[in-house]
Amino acid sequence: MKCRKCTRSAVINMRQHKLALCSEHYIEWFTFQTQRFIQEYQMFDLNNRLLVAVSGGKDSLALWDVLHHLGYQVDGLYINLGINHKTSYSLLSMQKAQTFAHAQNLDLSIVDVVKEEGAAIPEAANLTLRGRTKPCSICGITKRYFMNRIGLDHGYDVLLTGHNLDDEVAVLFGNTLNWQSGYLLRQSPVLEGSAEGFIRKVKPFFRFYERETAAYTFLRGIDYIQDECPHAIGAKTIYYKEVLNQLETKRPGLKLNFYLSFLKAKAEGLFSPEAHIKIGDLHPCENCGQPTTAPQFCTYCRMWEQVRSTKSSLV
Ligand code: Q46
Ligand code: ZN
Ligand code: ZN
Repeated sequence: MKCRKCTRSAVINMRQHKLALCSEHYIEWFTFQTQRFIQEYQMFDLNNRLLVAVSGGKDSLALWDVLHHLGYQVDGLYINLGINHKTSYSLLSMQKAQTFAHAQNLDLSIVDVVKEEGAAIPEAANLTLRGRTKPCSICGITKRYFMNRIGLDHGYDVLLTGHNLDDEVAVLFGNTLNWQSGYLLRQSPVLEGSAEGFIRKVKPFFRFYERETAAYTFLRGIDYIQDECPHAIGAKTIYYKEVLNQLETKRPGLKLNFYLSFLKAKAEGLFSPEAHIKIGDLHPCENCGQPTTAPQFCTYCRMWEQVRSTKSSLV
């Protein structure tokens, strides 16, 4: 398959965008799209001081890389969770973040949870939860706490995370299965800061599929930690991602559509009291008298009318 923009062979074919590109044009496309999302969702501009939370994984390092090349003032924050039992996960991921920062001459702050609180995340989880559940809740709370605190204390305007579309859609899917309205209300690529002490948070990669950020990281030669955190095994979001990938195989673009339709529905007031007005906006169908929201005829009448007319055109 050839690149859409030149005569070289394509290295990636994105079925959902009907677009195949060579290495050079893919990096160009990815960078351009990132800038487009930043502007379209009014995330930040060149005057803002940005802090990106880096885990040493592909998404956060790709985000740091692309923003640096776009000319933004962006520093990194790595939170050492002390997850080292058997796998040395935290140690290795910290090294990846440090190597990247050093090679690009970028500033990386490191928070060491053991130094701050006297216990690593797995140990803290054992102490508080007595091993009954995964350490992810305590881990998530801790990460959010330090991201917010370091961001505000050091005078950053915006905190960025590398969540991609697959991450966001898996969370949305889980929240929808359980109709967690509070989480659904807050799920957004841009969360405004608040006077009470929350920093503005944004996710510039929320419209990229995971394989798109992976391709960028690979093609740019960025070295990242490939292993997942050992505690991620068996996580619900991983299962949701698998299910969603099966759906996407049958219908390319389904994940993007699911997420963007959610944002649109929310912007139109799905979760606001005014939404009820729309439900009340019913009137009788001019043909059958059944209630409908369509301007003239109800869906039933329109559908059967279409059947009749198609059938009569065939005889
Ligand atoms: S929450 Fe859980 Fe992650 Fe923390 S303990 Fe590992 S899997 S790192 S995204
Ligand atoms: Zn090309
Ligand atoms: Zn506190």
